[in-house]
Amino acid sequence: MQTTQHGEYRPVPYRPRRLPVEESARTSSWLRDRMAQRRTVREFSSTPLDERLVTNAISVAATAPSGAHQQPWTFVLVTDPGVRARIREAAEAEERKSYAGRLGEEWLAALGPLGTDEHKPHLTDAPCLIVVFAQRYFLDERTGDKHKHYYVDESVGIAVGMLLTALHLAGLAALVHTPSPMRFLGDVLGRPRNEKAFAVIPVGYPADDAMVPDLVRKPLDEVLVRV
Ligand code: IYR
Repeated sequence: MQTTQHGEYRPVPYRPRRLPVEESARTSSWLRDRMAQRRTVREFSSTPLDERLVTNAISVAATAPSGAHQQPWTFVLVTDPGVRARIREAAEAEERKSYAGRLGEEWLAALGPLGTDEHKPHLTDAPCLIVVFAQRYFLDERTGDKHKHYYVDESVGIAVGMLLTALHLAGLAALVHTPSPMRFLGDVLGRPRNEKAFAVIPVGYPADDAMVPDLVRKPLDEVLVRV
């Protein structure tokens, strides 16, 4: 199905139910408090997941707004242990070079509070990985037909944010891992040449003894400017 071709403006009515403001306020406070509990997790239990939780979260991500509604994303759900092992091996090979100096002093210092290093056990411990690919342009591999995609990074970034929200609300933990360079992901997963890896997201339950850094979020008055 070709869903991103040019076409006519074809409006349809949009009439969502207007929520009573108190109901809206309750929901938004509830969501604020639930999202404040989200933590990036790097230590996962290998407990298997009910796949519906993950596929539903991907369906949520795929509702994200996107440039020209081109929906320039592909979510590859990796559960095969052999494929996860190959991804871990290739990611750690890149990260060894990064932590051995490629990142530079300033970057390594910025990562200090996160306690990260070149070891990426989450890539094999977590029961599944969602590898997100950004479709740099539309490509019909059969006909070779191509056209431009717009605001690809913004669109995919919004979708990943919605994915993390959905996973968290489903009681799952996740990590946005961006091994650099990420080209190996397209090779390992056999993705077409118009797709560029955007992030690897291990998903699962935290290990029973999982630890997270003691980070503090900026308070609202530091991130909100009223004009
Ligand atoms: N990609 C490396 C380094 C890294 C970079 C940033 I920016 C982080 O927020 C965390 C890690 C790694 O995954 O270790």
